[in-house]
Amino acid sequence: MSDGVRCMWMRGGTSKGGYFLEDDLPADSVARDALLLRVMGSPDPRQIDGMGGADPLTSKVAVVRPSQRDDADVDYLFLQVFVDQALVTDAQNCGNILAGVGPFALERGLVQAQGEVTDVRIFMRNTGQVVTARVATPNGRVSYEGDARIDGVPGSGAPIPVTFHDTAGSSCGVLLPTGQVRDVIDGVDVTLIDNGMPVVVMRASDLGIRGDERREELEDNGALRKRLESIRLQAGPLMNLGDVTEKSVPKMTLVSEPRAGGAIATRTFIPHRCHASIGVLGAVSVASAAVLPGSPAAEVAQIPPTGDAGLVLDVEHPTGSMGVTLTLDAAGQPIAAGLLRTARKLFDGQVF
Ligand code: NQM
Repeated sequence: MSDGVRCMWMRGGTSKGGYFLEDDLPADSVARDALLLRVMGSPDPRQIDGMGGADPLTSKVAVVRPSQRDDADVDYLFLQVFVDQALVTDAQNCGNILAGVGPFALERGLVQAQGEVTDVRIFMRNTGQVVTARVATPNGRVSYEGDARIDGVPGSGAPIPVTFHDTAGSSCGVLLPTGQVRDVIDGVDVTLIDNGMPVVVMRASDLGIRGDERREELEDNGALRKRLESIRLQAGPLMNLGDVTEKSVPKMTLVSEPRAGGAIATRTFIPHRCHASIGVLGAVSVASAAVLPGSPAAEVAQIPPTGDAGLVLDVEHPTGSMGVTLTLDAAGQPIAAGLLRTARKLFDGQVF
């Protein structure tokens, strides 16, 4: 530890964190987690003695290794390092940090550039699915420069289109773990859904809020947070997640009618802090709930017609919107999803 550990710091989508080769970390998970807590400066609400940014969105880790699978180039393990608790969990995935995995794998030589763009097939160890991320590699080197913009990140960067297959039931076993589009917990209509991320989707109005409040305003609403936590703790076992007291799933999304021309407006707790935007796989799960007839989300959503780019649902969030492309099967169930991210290398060296 005193000599440091090789690490790259990257922004992936609207999140930020440390990217490590698995071989550079202790093999023992207890020693690994102790190291990562120290690297981030947790537990401490300010993370003053570490690299973490005092926010769950900037206290994240990707562990990457070459894949032994025929259908993947690299394996990616996502670890959420809690900010104010000595906890590191692999119980959730992260589609934002995922955006940096392709560039990182190329930078570290785990994948060779194929031309102007390189498709990196990534096996997500947390949830067991393969995803394809397309990385710009002009002249055989990763390029972070480009015109792609994503809400929640200033400026623009090289586009990283990400395609997910087979995300239904990633952590809960099936898309709708209770078999229904609508359940009632504490008197609130909910959809318990997992299309890549376990999410409890509820109408904002049922919790006494409009749904377009600022992140800070919602975080200051102690009564709302208490109600959400009560619903979350009951939802966990119903979603096959067991006792979720110390887990960062399920996420809690409050939905309302769109205000900016999108399909649906969201405010998401992840699960205790309110997200500055929305998670990638979280957005895929919410968009999936919105297309299921009878769900609370479907009641407030405005589903656009399917165009040349397919069925694209703009999921509005506190800092803009995220376009989710859904592929539905004949029965109207979502079977694949795609979206656009960017990433940027921020630092490469040794972390202590
Ligand atoms: O849902 C935050 C993020 C995420 C997760 C969270 C994510 C996803 O925005 O795929 O990206 O929900 O904890 O990074």
